[in-house]
Amino acid sequence: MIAEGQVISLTRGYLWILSSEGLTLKGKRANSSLDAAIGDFVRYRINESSDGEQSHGEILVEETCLRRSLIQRSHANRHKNLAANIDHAFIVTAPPPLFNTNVLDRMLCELRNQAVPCSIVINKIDLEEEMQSITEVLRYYESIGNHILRVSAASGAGFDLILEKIMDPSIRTIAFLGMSGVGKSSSLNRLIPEALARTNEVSTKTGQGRQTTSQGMGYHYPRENADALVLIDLPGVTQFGLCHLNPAQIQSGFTDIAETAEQCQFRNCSHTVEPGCAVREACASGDILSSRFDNFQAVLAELATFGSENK
Ligand SMILES: Nc1nc2c(ncn2[C@@H]2O[C@H](COP(=O)(O)OP(=O)(O)O)[C@@H](O)[C@H]2O)c(=O)[nH]1
Ligand SMILES: [Mg+2]
Ligand SMILES: [Zn+2]
Repeated sequence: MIAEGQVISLTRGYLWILSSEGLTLKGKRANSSLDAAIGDFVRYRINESSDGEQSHGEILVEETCLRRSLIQRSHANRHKNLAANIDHAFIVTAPPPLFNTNVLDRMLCELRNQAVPCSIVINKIDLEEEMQSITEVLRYYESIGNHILRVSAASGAGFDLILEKIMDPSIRTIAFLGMSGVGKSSSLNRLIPEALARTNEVSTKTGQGRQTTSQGMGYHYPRENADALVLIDLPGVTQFGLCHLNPAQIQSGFTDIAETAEQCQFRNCSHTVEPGCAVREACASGDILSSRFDNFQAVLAELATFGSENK
């Protein structure tokens, strides 16, 4: 029997698949070259054991269905597939000292290139003083078209905004991205304590808990008036390399810079030494946040040093 399900976790040896009935199944790759990421839809076969009991049967994952999108990160030749087929991403961050525009800007760039809609979730708004120090910066991110949700996983404040996304029937898979410590797992726990408990069971049974979480983990969220949702808790990152993109893609992912660059005197302006550079002017006048430009330049410099193999 061939069935289709969604990958919610994986290790070198196994894939955990959420079946269309909402069951978590442990499968093996039918073929060692099978390329599957969390969020991928896969076709699998249940091999019935000799006594005909399907529940004892081996599950073989035969193929990965065509992906709509794949969120990746890469540095030099180290490349990581983070999650496939994401309908909406929450980029979770928190006030200083964790607030980091370098990682935020890179995630925004990658999601833009994958055409994955996203919201920026600022967690820990209960830390009021620390929040004040980023008021202006957050306003800038809103002014360039980002949706910012201000929440506290500790108190539950602002979670009505997250629930709005979760109840949206057009969204089937949501990923939580962010650095470690910003509150991704706390947010998920607040949303679905019972789903977290269920999935923990899966990882303790296999003894693969640690490996599993280092890859990320999808949680099943049943909904009354819509298909079930999968919420994916991705592992915390400290770096977010974009060496799999080319310079034009990187610029288009920094939407404020891309838009302003249309006014540069030269079409292929690098925004470094050229006369009539609208981007440098906008940075000088404060119309573009200077940290955005610095982060953009840092991504391009990394690409020049490490990216040649990937082009
Ligand atoms: N003050 C405050 N602390 C929080 C909040 N949410 C999470 N934390 C704390 O932040 C730390 C990291 O949370 P965790 O969910 O593990 O972050 P993750 O690494 O992104 O999954 C924990 O000590 C949490 O208790 C919040 O809304 N306010
Ligand atoms: Mg976590
Ligand atoms: Zn320019």
